Amino acid sequence: MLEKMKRWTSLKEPESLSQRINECKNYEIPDHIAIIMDGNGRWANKRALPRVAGHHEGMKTVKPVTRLANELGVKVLTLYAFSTENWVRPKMEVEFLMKLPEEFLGTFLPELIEENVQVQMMGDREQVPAHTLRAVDQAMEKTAHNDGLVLNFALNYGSRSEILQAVKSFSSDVKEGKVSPDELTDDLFGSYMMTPHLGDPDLLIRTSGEIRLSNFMLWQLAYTEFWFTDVLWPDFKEEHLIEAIEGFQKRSRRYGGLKSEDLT
Ligand code: V07
Repeated sequence: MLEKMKRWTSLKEPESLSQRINECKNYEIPDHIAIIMDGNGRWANKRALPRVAGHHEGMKTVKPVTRLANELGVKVLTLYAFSTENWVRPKMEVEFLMKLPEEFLGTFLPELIEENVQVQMMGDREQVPAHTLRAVDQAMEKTAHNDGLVLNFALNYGSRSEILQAVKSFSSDVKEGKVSPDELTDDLFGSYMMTPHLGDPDLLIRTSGEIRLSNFMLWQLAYTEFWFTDVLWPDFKEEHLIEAIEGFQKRSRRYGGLKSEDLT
């Protein structure tokens, strides 16, 4: 009997994407997914194309991933678009990257508005070129009243710098007598970070086979499930997002519905 059942399972038709999407919805969907979109340069290298061709292809991948996250009822999708460390890249590459928000929003903003998505940005606005900020600000304004998926772009973002800024800002509140160091808790400190209103990510995805955090949301990822895949970001499709969420759901079911924090 067991042999027969084994055969049934192995003979099972591979599920279609829409079946997997529907099945996924029967289980816990992560409220907040964060993605380190790595492997764009490698994707281009493999095809003897310039690195910027990989970045451009990677930008195209953001659209179907956003659509699917929205359809699944994900509340926040945080995407690492540009890190504080990326400035050392060749000037031409940085300039190309800083034009991507405009190009992305130029074609996609109407759909984001239509689909009730709210655009946000986290990161240090200081060094970001004015033309880039103009496009991002306009998108944030035009989607400010949307209450669907929050599409949060980490742009000129670095986690240590975010933590330092939080420490400085807390110290200055102490100095002004607004708060005492005795009151400092996990939650209070978190409120000095850039995105306390978004909640911590439930699932972090990093593409392209690198197994590190690269200065991304160090404080907020304390309890997050990690999903690493060898797939390069421009090759990351709906099925890969579903795969990551299925992995997340398997883990959370293993805890019998309890959050991992409750089990320590
Ligand atoms: C960038 C494409 C995705 C792969 C990672 C590197 C290159 C979308 C944006 C973006 C940012 C803000 C915004 C709207 C879109 C973006 C940069 C790079 C700098 F409001 N993709 N993408 N920004 N890449």
